[in-house]
Amino acid sequence: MKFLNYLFIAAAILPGISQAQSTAPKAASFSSMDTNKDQIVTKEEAQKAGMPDAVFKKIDKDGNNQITSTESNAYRAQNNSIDAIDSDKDKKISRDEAVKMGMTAQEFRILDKDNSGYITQKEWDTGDWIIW
Ligand SMILES: [Ca+2]
Ligand SMILES: [Ca+2]
Ligand SMILES: [Ca+2]
Repeated sequence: MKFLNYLFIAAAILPGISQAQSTAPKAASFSSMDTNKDQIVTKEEAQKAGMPDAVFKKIDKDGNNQITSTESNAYRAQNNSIDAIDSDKDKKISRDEAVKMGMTAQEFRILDKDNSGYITQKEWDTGDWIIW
């Protein structure tokens, strides 16, 4: 019977864990998602980058299953605050915070223009990253 109790507890806890994972902010750059470099992010390319369907639909304003850089920029104009991914709220993105939301070390270096070890909002704005 004890084993059954454990199972019950695990079942009660697990939904909470998966929910926490799905709400963790993620980000990807338009250029890295556009794997075939045709300046369009298709639904397939977005899915490979881990973008949920609902987010894709929100960015794809005309609903043709393709995100153009114009659509990407329009979304970025509304959703480009680093607050969403700045977990310790010091108004800048550390390497740890960047890696957690899906950035590679190389991508971090590109955005960290003054090489301070942090990405500021100003530096973030110069990139083509989409936060969701
Ligand atoms: Ca493409
Ligand atoms: Ca579109
Ligand atoms: Ca921070």
